[in-house]
Amino acid sequence: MRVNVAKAPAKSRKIEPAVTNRERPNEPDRYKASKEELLEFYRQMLLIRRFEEKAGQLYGLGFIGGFCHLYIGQEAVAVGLQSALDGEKDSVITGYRDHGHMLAYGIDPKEIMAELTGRAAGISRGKGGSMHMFSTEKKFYGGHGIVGAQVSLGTGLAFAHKYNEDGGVAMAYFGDGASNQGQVYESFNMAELWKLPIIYVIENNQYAMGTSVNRSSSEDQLYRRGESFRIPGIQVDGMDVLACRGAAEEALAWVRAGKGPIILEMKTYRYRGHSMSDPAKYRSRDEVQSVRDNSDPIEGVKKELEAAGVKEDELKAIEAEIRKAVNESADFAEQTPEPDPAELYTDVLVGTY
Ligand SMILES: Cc1ncc(C[n+]2csc(CCOP(=O)(O)OP(=O)(O)O)c2C)c(N)n1
Ligand SMILES: [Mg+2]
Repeated sequence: MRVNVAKAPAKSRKIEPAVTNRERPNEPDRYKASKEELLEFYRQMLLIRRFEEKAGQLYGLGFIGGFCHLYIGQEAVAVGLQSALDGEKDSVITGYRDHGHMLAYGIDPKEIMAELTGRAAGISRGKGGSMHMFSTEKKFYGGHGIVGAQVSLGTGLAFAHKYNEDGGVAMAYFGDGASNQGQVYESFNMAELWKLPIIYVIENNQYAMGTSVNRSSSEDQLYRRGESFRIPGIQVDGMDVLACRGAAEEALAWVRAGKGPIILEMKTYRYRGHSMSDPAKYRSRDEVQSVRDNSDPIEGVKKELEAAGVKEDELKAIEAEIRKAVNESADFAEQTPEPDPAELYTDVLVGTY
């Protein structure tokens, strides 16, 4: 038997949903953003891009150790979706590719970069690193290294929102690879049964480490993965920030109306390797270049801005402002002290059962 290796990202195939005997969400429209909102999307996506490029450099220079997974290419997903959330009450949880989600939730780049370099001023006091960053204050619950674990934990967050009647919605992100994990389906079952307020976001960036989605998934239309649990799903262009925001609006309307969970499959692409130590031999340079040339989310919003009459100078000024903020975060992360050795014994479970 010959297994086909993907030459290009999986194409969308429109398939009629199997679940027909229940109400379904509306097909989302692209979000109609004001000029100010478009500028804010541009600013946030560029911040993530430049932050990640800098993190890559610091890794190369040895300032960052351990694992480091970059979000370059996927910026529209976190920015578009999280811009629709209510930071006062909604919670977010994701996997190890988490810097962009933190930045999109308004967390200070200095605290994130200092976490990457393992410094005491980092958001998790330098003890979490790239994969394990938290800010419960901002309702950001990590940063998880175990593939798929955040789906069950996110379902728990949704349970807490419902139990406490706080009106919040949980957004749990996971990858195409994670979508084949068993605990995801146990979580789906419970979430629908109890009508929990959760948006499951599958960031389908086409690869799980070196394995393409077509090579690993018998049902590669991942938005359909909830159907045997009666959870509806929507497939979204994850390279278009306005499509992402539009989908978030529909998903939130569904969940906030008490109709239970929903799945958003975001079709996206990561430009860099799986982590900093990935030589990316499983795909061609041409494949990556063609996505960069044809679907880059930042270039896309730049075109929208130009059409809205924003001048090149204004965009250049934003670029300069972001470079400055990112450079400052890197300087801070290099210079601020490491945690005191006594910190080895704080915030860890020490005890007997
Ligand atoms: C339970 C578990 N199995 C395997 C791994 C090793 N691993 C880390 S990332 C990864 C691929 C996950 O890919 P995907 O869910 O598509 O997310 P992406 O990296 O593309 O964001 C694997 C297999 C792990 N960390 N945890
Ligand atoms: Mg993936």
